Amino acid sequence: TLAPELKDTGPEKLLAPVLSAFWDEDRSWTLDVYKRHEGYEGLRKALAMSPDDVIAYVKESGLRGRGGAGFPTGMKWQFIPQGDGKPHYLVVNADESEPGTCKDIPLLFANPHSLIEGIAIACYAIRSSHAFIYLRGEVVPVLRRLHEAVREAYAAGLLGENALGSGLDLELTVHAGAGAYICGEETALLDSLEGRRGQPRLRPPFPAVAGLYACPTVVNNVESIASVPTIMNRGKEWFRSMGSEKSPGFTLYSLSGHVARPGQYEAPMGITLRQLLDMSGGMRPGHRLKFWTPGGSSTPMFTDEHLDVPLDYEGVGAAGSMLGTKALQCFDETTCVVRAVTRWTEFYAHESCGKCTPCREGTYWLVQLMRDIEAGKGRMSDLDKLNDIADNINGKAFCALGDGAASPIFSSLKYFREEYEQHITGRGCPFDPARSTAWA
Ligand code: L3W
Repeated sequence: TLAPELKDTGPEKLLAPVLSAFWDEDRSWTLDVYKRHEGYEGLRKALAMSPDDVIAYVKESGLRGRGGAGFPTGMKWQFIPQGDGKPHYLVVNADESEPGTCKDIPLLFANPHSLIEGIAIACYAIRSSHAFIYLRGEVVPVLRRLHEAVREAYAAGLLGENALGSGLDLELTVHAGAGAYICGEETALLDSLEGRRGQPRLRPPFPAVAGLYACPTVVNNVESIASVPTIMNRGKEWFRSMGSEKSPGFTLYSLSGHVARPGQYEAPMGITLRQLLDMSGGMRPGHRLKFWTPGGSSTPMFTDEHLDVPLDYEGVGAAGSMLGTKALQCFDETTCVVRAVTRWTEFYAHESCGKCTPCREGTYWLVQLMRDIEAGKGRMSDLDKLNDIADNINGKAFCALGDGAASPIFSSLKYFREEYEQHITGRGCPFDPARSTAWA
């Protein structure tokens, strides 16, 4: 079944390799190869327009942030005050660490110049002469490749003073983080970049008003910025010809878990998981889908009843979840949902920065309860307690990390309460007798 927005879309357009078009080509990460694939043509077109026109063009393309929230990219650029006499900064959030999310790192590894070109266009538009890429620190091979691509771009006159002879001066700094999930939150990222411990700031003021070094700053996800060059080169109408009215364009989905062929799949917004599974070989042979996340573990889980939900912001939202980072983690019937949620909850407790009480204390107590239930030591009253604690985190924590920790608890209790009850009445995990006495 096609998502309504894709009814008139031919099968040939269901996979739309743009950012991933030449990932398997020899030395795909080099400037030479990038230039053979429209490389830096978008920048040339942008430089022939006024900065304000570039902002308007990106706004009209309908591009929305690919880091999780789906905020309109052009509108974010427009928030930067002009003529304020302050430096403006562009900061690219490459701190990809949401469980299941695996799109920005492969993109940077295979095609770093799409990001560098997008950075040059964005900086021209918002009148910034210094951009930063904040990269997740653990991915050292990507860091090396990014440094090499930036060096190539400087040597070719695409960065630095008077880039491309346009009068645009542009410095680009690559910064490696130290592996904290919280630093993917935009204001914690800015604190970390300034040399402080990465903890979220109160918003407002939003970074667009007071960001890096208290100056107007755009913080965008890697994929958002890397999508801009092709939009400038092929046109906003081309971009809008894919996806839906409110969520146009193509995007990268990370497909993982018990699927036959995990990986990154580039397709129009609004495609469904059923379509993606049809094209990627489905679940592993002999097994069926039990539950999945539309956008990483922070987004409420779905079940096999949601296979036809259009994977765009509106479709997933209407079905009760969030598109998030489009990290489709698929689990089959052999997976214990209580075990999976315990594992995610441990992650959030470990990564909680400790700044606010609901998240710091709440994630700790969620872990205690989940571990007890999973080990067969839970009580029925624990289920209400789980809901209650998650409720006291959700919307009450300082940043979105707290909401993300609460969402797998809510959604797993909604769809799989019986499985929790089985762990309690059976005094252990029905999927793993080794973990219990009663089921053995
Ligand atoms: C100026 C206003 N700017 C909003 C800007 C704001 C930000 C963007 C979106 O969380 C989600 C979260 C995770 N003036 C503004 C304004 N802005 N109003 O718009 O803001 P917001 O608050 O909607 O979201 P957020 O804080 O950016 C992002 C979810 O993504 N997520 C997590 C992903 C994790 C990674 C990772 O691993 N690094 O990406 C997954 O679903 O839960 O809901 O720029 O400044 N009036």
